[in-house]
Amino acid sequence: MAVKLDEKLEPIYQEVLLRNPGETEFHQAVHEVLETLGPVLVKYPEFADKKVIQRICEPERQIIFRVPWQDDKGEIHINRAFRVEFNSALGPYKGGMRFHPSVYLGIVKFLGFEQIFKNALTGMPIGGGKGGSDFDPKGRSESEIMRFCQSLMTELYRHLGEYTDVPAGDIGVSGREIGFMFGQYKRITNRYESGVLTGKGLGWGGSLVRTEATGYGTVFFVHEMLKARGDSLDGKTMVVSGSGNVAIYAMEKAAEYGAKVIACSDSGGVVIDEQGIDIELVKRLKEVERCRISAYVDARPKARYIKQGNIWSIPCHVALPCATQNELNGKDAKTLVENGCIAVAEGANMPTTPEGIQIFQAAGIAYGPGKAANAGGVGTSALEMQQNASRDSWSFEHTEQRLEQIMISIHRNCYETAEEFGAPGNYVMGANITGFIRVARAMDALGLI
Ligand code: NDP
Ligand code: 2IT
Repeated sequence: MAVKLDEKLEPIYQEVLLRNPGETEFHQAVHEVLETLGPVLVKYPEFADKKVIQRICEPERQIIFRVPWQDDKGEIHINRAFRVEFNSALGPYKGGMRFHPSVYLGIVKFLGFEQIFKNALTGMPIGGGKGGSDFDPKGRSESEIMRFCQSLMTELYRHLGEYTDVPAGDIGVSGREIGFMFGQYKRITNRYESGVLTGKGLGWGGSLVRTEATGYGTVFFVHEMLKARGDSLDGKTMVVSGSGNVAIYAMEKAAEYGAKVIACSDSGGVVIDEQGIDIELVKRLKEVERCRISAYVDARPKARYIKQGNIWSIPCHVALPCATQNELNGKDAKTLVENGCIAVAEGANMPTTPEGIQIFQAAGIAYGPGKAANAGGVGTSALEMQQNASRDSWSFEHTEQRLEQIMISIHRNCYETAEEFGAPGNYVMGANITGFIRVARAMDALGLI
């Protein structure tokens, strides 16, 4: 990690390394925030005296549990699941559940840590948490996924509640899995507690626009970054990594703004379609048929599929990493900049490595970190909670407008904070400092918590 920490912050980071051995993604997420907090401690020395940063780096509660389940052949499997309830100074713990074989405590903690600041940025009353399991949904039948979700919720339910902890989706968890988990929560508790999970289906307590929210929000954010530079998305070429929930709706909104999305991907490879990605086709392949993105070229013969290709080698004006952590490294960042990329906004959580971030910042391109750029998903989850609490449901137009307002306000806050702290255009500083100060002030007001 090349960026040196302020002398007050280095010992805090060393303590985090010692207390959380082997959790490299968590270390990376903490380092990235600490890099930007030096000037905050100068302005607000009370946060140092009261050890607010040390407290924020330690989760309030961490739950690890066994999830046993039976596959369709009757074989028994044992997975491990996690819920890290990181910080509840601003509201109930809020954040998604991820089902992916790579999930371990270090991933859940990095995501939960990011979530604290992201949720604070939305301006909504939500604390930060995250969960997940090393369960691999790939190749599993719907009944296997249902049994897994039911078994997971049989333990998780006791830790949740609309005023306690409110999970949602993330990688491998969409409306279908939220349905299975909500059903089991309802059976065990005998309560139709809509506000206990977000990302629910539209017929049973879900909010319009939640499915689209993260991707749409990321594009609203990049639109704002370009506007601040007197530019726009119109006529720009774009590449979007991934082809899941975030990627699909980022592509959809980008096309509405006049951008031409020429590539997307999954963990198997990259699809390039110079005529512009057919978003309805990607939706059908991924949301309905649940197949690999390689199938895209069967329906669009002029498109190309590159197995295990590197999406960042494709020249574009705008790049949206929307797949997973550390998917864009220093070399990729250099290639993008050399190829004329002017803006990067992160739909995924921590997709750019520290070296990549440094290269984007040194090149002076518009770089929107995940905490700010993908906050529209959780922001709309908070709107879903608001609708559930008032037993109301809003129109698509109204909800999308609220989402857009949240993203505009996050952009403005990050932009202004970066200027205030002497780093104009640095959205990493803007996002970390704005989010941190909101959480720190609340923690301070609530006594020693
Ligand atoms: P999905 O499961 O819908 O899609 C994930 C996509 O990323 C798939 O195309 C998947 O390919 C690809 N991917 C996942 N893991 C890897 C990997 N290890 N290597 C290569 N490709 C990978 O998830 P989402 O779209 O919901 O999430 C994408 C990102 O956005 C994540 O970082 C998530 O944390 C973040 N995010 C999600 C929000 C939400 O509301 N859903 C909100 C804010 C952030 P394959 O199918 O081949 O695995
Ligand atoms: O990373 C994220 O912000 C999410 N996966 C969404 C969390 C939520 O509670 O909607």
